[in-house]
Amino acid sequence: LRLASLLTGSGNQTEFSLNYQPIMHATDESIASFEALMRFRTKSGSFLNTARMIEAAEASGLIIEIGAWMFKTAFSEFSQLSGVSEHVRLNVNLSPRQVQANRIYKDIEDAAAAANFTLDRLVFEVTEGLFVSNDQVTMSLLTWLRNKGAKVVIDDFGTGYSSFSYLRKLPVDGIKIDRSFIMNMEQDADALAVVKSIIAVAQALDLSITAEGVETSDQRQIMQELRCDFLQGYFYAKPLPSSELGPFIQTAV
Ligand code: G
Ligand code: G
Ligand code: NA
Ligand code: MN
Repeated sequence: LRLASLLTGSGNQTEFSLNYQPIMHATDESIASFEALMRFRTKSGSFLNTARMIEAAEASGLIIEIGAWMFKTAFSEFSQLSGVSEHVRLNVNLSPRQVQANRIYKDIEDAAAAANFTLDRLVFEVTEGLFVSNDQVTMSLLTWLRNKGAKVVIDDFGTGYSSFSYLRKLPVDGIKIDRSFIMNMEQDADALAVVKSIIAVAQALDLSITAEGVETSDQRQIMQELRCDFLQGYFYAKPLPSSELGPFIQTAV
């Protein structure tokens, strides 16, 4: 998709694309899911910082339009993957402004219908900030998604409002432990303690646990020993363009 540059200004054009980062089952290291991640490329071919672009899109409201493009493209590219079992899911990120837009229901349903795809293949990643105000619009959307068989997970868990008591009441299925904790847990006893307590709470509440940012085989082993459910990070793969998923799937199975 090419849009006149509302995001970068100055009449450049920004091309959108998606990369996909695998998420593995911790036990047998088979593929559990692929997370779709936006990429923004300028006409001259350089990639813009995704986090900054998403933040700008969120601030301007363009995230709603970009989100609709992302659903359509991700569902379509994912549904065309061959060699993956029907149990493999697709993770997509949702930002707070998207959740507040009424049209998100239709954007998701239309994209799923176009890709001949059902919502029970999806995992929606939201951030803790979404739950700061316990509002009905958020709860209704997440409940609707879960009733359709989609899962909802809290991304970057541990970096925001981590009052554990609130977790019990939320319409969510799991958490992704922020990669800053995984990165530091071998050198920093506090980071490891945080990881262990997050896992203890999540297990008590029957929530799935994903470790993000797994880069080494030692980190993998620690998370396996702690009975983490899913592992994601450069140890397995960086975010890949859809054209590189076929070869990855071949070697993973
Ligand atoms: O992939 P990368 O590390 O550059 O991602 C930077 C940030 O942008 C991450 O926090 C990620 O969750 C967010 N992000 C990537 N793609 C999307 C998207 O499609 N929608 C939203 N809301 N956030 C996204
Ligand atoms: O906030 P979110 O978790 O959605 O951000 C996802 C981004 O995190 C990916 O796009 C990727 O750039 C980055 N990422 C994924 N795995 C690793 C990893 O193992 N190490 C580091 N440093 N970054 C990672
Ligand atoms: Na994410
Ligand atoms: Mn994350």
